[in-house]
Amino acid sequence: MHLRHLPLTLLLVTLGCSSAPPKPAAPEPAVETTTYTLKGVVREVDAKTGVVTIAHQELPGFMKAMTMDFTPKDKTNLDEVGVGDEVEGPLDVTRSGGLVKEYNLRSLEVMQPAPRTLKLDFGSGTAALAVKPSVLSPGELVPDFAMTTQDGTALKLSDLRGKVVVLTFIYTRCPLPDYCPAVDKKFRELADSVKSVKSRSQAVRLLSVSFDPEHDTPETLRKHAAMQGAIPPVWTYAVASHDELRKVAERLGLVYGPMPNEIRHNLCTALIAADGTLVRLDSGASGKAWTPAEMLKSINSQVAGFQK
Ligand SMILES: [Cu+2]
Repeated sequence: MHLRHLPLTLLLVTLGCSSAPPKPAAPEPAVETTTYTLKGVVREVDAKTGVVTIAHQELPGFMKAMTMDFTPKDKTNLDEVGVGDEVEGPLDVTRSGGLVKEYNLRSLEVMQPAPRTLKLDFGSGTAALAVKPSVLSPGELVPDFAMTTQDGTALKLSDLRGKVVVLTFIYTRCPLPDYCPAVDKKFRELADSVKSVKSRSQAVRLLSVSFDPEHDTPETLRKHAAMQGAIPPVWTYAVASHDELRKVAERLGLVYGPMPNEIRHNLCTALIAADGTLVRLDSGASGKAWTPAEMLKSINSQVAGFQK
């Protein structure tokens, strides 16, 4: 049957070529959905947004093992999911013409709960189960680590004692607009606000540390800083080795993992008091949420105390 139609098709194509043709419609790419079983360990749960950060195992044919945010469609049992739990769930990956278009985690089931420690609340006379957090609480000392600045000089976080420090982590070739480029933009705004008051510009330091030492050399950082309008000493870019980053990453909730062409990571911004203790931490699921205006408020409360 299609043999009989063939000459007609050829004729139409020939005619189409000789007169101004309507643009031929591109063939519809084939859309297909594959379901994988996501298995991993929960790193963070944001009850408000329903975002669960999971360090997941390799999904053969889709993704290497890495830590990333998921929003399970079924949120009915989300209150049972806790940090450290081993979880599993069906992950639907939709591809169009072979390219990944979207992925959706249908639901999440706790396979092995994390060991909970008994926390006694003597005030109310109740006992509650809680997992000892590995992430720092406000008031705790932020671990020291060494880095190299965009000018090629050695810098330790503890060298900034006496200053209020806003510390964040980025890498310059980040391709995701709402990740590192968005953080750079927020820091730009913050740097402008900090510089607008002289006492503040003397008391505050912004530090953007790259977790990509393989690529982000001081020279690369210097170019990137110039593009961002970052001028030391108020705002400095620096880079740290993986060994140095290990000293601080877990305590600040920073997760990153190298991939062939990019680095999968979350966002982590810490406000550190002049005495080196943590004031506020925006990392994991909440890392994206902070605004320059509200960070400036936190900074101002620190600078005010600093001047007393
Ligand atoms: Cu990034």
